[in-house]
Amino acid sequence: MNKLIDTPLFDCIAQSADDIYAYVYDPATRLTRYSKPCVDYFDLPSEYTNNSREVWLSRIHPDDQHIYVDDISAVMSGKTSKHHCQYRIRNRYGSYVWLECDGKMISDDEGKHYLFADLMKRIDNFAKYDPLTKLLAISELEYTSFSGRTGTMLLVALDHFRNVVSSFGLNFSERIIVHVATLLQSMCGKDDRLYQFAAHEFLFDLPGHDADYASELFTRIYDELSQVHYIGEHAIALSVSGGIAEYPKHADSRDDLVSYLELGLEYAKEHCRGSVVTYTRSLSSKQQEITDLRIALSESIQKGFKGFELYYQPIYSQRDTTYRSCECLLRWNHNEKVVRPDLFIPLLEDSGEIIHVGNWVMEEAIRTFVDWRKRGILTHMGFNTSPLQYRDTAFAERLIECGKRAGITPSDITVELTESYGVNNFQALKDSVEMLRKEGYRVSMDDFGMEHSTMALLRSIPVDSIKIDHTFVFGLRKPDSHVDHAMIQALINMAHQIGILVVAEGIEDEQLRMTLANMGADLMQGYLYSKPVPKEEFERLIG
Ligand code: G
Ligand code: G
Ligand code: MN
Repeated sequence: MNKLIDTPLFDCIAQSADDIYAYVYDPATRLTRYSKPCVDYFDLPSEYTNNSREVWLSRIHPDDQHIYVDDISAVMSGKTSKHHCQYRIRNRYGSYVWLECDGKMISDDEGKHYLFADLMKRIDNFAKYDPLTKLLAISELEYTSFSGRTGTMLLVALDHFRNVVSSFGLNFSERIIVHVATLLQSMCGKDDRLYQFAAHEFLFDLPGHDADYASELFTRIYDELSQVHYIGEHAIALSVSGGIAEYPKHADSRDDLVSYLELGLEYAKEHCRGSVVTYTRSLSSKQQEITDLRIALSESIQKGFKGFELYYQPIYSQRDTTYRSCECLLRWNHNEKVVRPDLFIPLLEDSGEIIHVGNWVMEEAIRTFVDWRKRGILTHMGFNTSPLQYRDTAFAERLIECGKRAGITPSDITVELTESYGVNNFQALKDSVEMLRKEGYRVSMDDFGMEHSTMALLRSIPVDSIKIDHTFVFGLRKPDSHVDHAMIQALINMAHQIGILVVAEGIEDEQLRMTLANMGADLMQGYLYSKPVPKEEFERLIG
C-alpha cells in the first residue's frame, strides 16, 4: 500500500470513463499507478511500475517520442509543473491513436515534488487529420506554441482553383488536391510540418528556418507543379501563389501569423500571381485599398457596368500603309480616375466576375464595330479575352450568336488570347478557338514569347496571328540587343512559315518601326501611332 497513490479518490476517478486514461506518480518512491482502462487499452505489463518512462516511451510513435520526452522532462526537472502534449501511441491492437495528456505536479511546502497526476484523452483521428489528404488539420496548429521558437510559415495556394472545379468537376479536383498534398509532403524537411489549410491551400511550419528558406521552397514547389502532370486522363499544369511570415519576428501568435500569411497570399494573387510575398507592415494598408476596389468593382458591375469603358488603339498595316484595325482596351472610371486593367483585371479574375465583364467587353466592342463600319471609320477590330473565359465554350457560342445578330463578318473580328496562368482547361480553350475559327473569326495569341508555354500552346492550338509583347520589343533598344533581335526575328520567321501574321506592339518611335518593318512584322501597334484613347478621340484620330 502506498498512501499517496492507493486512494479511493484515484480508484473512483480511474473508473469514471473508459476513454480517459489516468495515472498517478509518487516522486519519493518513483512508483506509478495506472488506471485499469489504461492498463487494458495499452496492454501494460501491470498496474504498478517503477519504470513508467520506459514502459510508456516504448509504445509512443518514434516520430513523436521527443514531444513526450521534452514535455515530461520539463516537469520532472522542475522547470514547469504542468504537462500538456499530444502524441501518437500504440494501443493493444497494435495501431496508433492520438492522445492528449494533461498532467500536474504538486509540491510540498518546501518545494519538493510531492505528487503527479495525469489524465490522458484520446483525440479523434478525424479531427487530427484532413479526411481527404491525410495532412494535419489546421485546427492542430492551435496546439503549437510559438514562444521560444523561431521559424517561418509558408502558405501555398493553388491559383484559380474555382476554375479547376468548374472545368473538371469536384471529383477530379479532389484528386488534384490529393496529388498536390502528396507532392508537398515529400518536400517537407525532418522538422517541418504540413497542414491542410483550406480546400486548396497548404501551410508549412518550418521551425528553425527563415523567409529566404521558405521562398526557395516556394520556388521549388512552383517549378514542380508548373510541369505537366498526368492525373487520370487529364494533363494539367498548376500554378501557385504564396505568403510568408516569420515567428517571432512578425508575430508570435497563431492568429496573427495566419492573418499575415493571408495578407501576403492575397497580395501575391493580385499583383504577382505565381510568386510568394513575405509579410511587411505596409501590406495591411495596401490590402485595404484592394478590398475597397473589389467592392467598388462589384457595385459597378451590378449597376450595369457603370464606369467600364473601352479605349481603342490603332493597329497599322505595313503593307497597306494604313490603319488596318484597332485593339479595344478596357478601362474603369473610378473616383474620377481612370484605372488601368493590370490593377483590376486580376481582381475580376479572382472573383470570377471576369466572365460577366468579358461578355460586356465583347458586346461593347461589337457595338462600336458595327457603328464604325457603317460610318466607314474602320473595317477590323480586336479585343482581349482572359483565359478564364474559356473554361467552357459558352463564351465562344455567345460571341458567334452576338455576331450573327449584329450582322458582322466574323473575319473582321480578332479575339486576342491573353497570357495564361497555368491552370487551364486546354480542351475547352482548344474547342473554343476551333469553334470560332470555323465560323471565320480570327484568333491572335497575345504577349507571345513572354510565357514559356506559348510555343507549346501554338503547336496544339492553331491561330491566325501572334502579338509580340511591347516589353520584348523594347529589348531591341538595349545597346547589346543581338539576343533579343535574333529571338524576335526567329519568331517572325516561324510565324510566316506557318502562314500567320505578326503584330509588333510597343512601337514607340520611328527607330523601332524601321527595325520591326525590316524584320518583317506585318502590323504595328504603339505610341508612335497613338496611345489607347476613348471612342470619340479615336474617331477624330482616324477620320
Ligand atoms: O490597356 P493596357 O494598356 O494597360 O492593358 C494592360 C493589359 O490589360 C493588356 O495587356 C491586356 O492583357 C489586359 N486587358 C486590357 N483590356 C482587357 C480586356 O478587355 N479583357 C481582358 N481580359 N484583358 C484586358
Ligand atoms: O493586351 P496587350 O498586352 O497586348 O495590351 C497592350 C498593352 O501594351 C497595353 O497595356 C497598351 O497600353 C500597351 N502599349 C501599347 N503600345 C505601347 C507602346 O508603344 N509603349 C508602351 N509602353 N506600351 C504600349
Ligand atoms: Mn492585347
